[in-house]
Amino acid sequence: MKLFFRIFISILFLSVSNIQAQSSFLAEKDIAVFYPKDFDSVQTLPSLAIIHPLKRKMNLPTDWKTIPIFKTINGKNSIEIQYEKSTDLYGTGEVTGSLRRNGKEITLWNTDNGNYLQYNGDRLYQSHPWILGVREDGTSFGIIADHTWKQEIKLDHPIQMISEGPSFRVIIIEKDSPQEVLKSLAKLTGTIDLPPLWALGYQQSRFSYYPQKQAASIVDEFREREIPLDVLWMDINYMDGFRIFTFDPKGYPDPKKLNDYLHQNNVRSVFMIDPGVKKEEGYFVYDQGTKGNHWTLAENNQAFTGKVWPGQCVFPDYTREETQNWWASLYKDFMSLGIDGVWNDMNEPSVFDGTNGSMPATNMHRGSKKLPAGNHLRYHNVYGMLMVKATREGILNANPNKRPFVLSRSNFMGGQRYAATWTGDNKSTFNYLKESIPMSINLSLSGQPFNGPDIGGFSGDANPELFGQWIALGAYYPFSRNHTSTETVAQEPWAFGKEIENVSRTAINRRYQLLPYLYTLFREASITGMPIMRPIFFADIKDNTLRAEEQAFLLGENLMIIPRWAKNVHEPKGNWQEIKFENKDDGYQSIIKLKPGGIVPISQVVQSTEDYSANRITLLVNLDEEGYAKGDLYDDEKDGFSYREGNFSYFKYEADLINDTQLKVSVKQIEGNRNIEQYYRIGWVKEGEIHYSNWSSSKNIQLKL
Ligand code: NBV
Repeated sequence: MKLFFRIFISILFLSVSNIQAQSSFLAEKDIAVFYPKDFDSVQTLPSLAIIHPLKRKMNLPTDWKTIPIFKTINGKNSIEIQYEKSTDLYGTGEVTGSLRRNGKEITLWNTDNGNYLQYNGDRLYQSHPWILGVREDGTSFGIIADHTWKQEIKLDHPIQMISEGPSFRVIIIEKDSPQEVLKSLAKLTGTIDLPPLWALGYQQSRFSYYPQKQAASIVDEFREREIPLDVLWMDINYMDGFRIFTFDPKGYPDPKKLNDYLHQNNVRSVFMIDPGVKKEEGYFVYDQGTKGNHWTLAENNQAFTGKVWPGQCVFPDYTREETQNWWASLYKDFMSLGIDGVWNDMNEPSVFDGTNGSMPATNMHRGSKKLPAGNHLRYHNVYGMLMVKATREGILNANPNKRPFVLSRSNFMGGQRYAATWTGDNKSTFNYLKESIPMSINLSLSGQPFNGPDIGGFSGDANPELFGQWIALGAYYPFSRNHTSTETVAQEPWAFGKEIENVSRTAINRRYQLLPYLYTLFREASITGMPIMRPIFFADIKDNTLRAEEQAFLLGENLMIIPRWAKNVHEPKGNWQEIKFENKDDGYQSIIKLKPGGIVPISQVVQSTEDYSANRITLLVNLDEEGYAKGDLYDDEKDGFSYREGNFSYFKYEADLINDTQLKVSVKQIEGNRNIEQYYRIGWVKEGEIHYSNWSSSKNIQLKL
């Protein structure tokens, strides 16, 4: 009896020592916050992911389902979370592997991981301490480990999140659907700002277009061949000896002239800026940074130096507000050359001769008013995020009336507020093409909707077949850019012969036709945080057969994209109708299906978003079983901020069946005070065919078959 009592007491004691949550409360009806007993706010706060302070609104209800148990695992501050066996797990940011994350183990430690080969691909360029769980019945939860320290996520039973830093607070969202969880995530971590419309166009890049004449001639080719293009990208070779904010006097003697030429052709330019600053007296960035005391320090209190492209470099300490401001100021003269957007690369930061390819964890960041000082173990994962925050600020200061566009390789949860992302150095093989889909979806399910991989693959040589397949899919990534490494075969759409050039043109034309729909989705993402690229299971969260589908995906709510090579796709139930844009089939184009009950606005093909307008819109309609469909359209000035004062138009469309052969669609402007003249026609998608009405300026359009 005595022994039994002792065992009972020790079991009780054990479990009590595990459950250390000092306090827990609801910050919103469905958002719980848990603090461990030994919580020391200076060690992890202010949060860089969460945008508002989390205050107690209500007590945690006793039936709250998902509860973190704070404990130490192998001496490390950790949490464990139990969940039902049948739950599907997603999120965890930028990751390799399958869409469902169950069973995966990853390390959050931003890593320049070329071809995703190191560490078995289980750590890449960005970190998202975030898990989305979708239960069998569709009810869902989200878990945030709210700190930036190096950590491991083990998606086993139970889930474990193991930190290399101090104990941390945990935020748990509970909702009826994964969509609602994502909206809550966006309320907590912010959304993307509405990008300029040009950033939604097709983009062409390579490492590197050099000299500037070659860059200009790429634009000429696009225009001559009538393949739409919005953005040309300038990789590191434009710089003078890889010194950031300089131009190679031989190859890029007059960047302003190049940018003017691009602009004349309705093309924008994006130029790369890395964080590593060449350690060289007399170089203005180095001199300014040294004078301002802006460098990250090594353990010995001296500026840390490490090798990157220009040779020995020093690295801004973006935790300091003074450094943020200085970094931002560097963009003023740079942008005045007519540069439209900035590409921040190597910002994990990547250090060729550094510890595991980066800075040692013992480096010191000094912080300032807003952030406390801390070592690199704490700030490594947000180095890129803090960099792009300052970059964004800088280009906004330089061009206060333009929407900033920044692309970043490294980032952290919440970093969607500052930059779009691409998934780093992939490879020109079919597996990387295939893997790009679950990767982009999981980024999208982690709060970063504006993402995409290098179309065609970065390293290695693409071939006609692979490129054809890739561009036919890549036209539908939220961020659609073709990019390849140095010394690989040319990868422009015409580089693989006439057939693939035609395939590319058709795919890119389709993206441009879909601009009204895409722009509307970006606007939605900027308001609610709903992703642009969504998993198929979003179409029916109760249909468990869709949960692992990762070849096909949804673009918004109304379109399903099925790559041509996809096999045995699990499609959602219902009468999804294929949209046959034209009759001929080249064997490469992705299959696009319209949801029953969906209306998708499309426009004419244009060669650049500069020529785009929402004046002539075809409304593709697929009626549901009740003979009803709906859709919407957002339109504005394409750039600038007047939309914030109401200078935009937002339309709702509703289609109703009058009888078997007759349909009416109503157009209502329900938001915004911008008036545009519009002509509409209906495209009734029915039994595999599109039936068009005449063009009409009426707000009530009819079609009789
Ligand atoms: O700046 C060169 C490349 C760039 O093209 C690529 O997109 C980045 O991911 N950069 C990496 C530097 C190293 C490439 C081997």
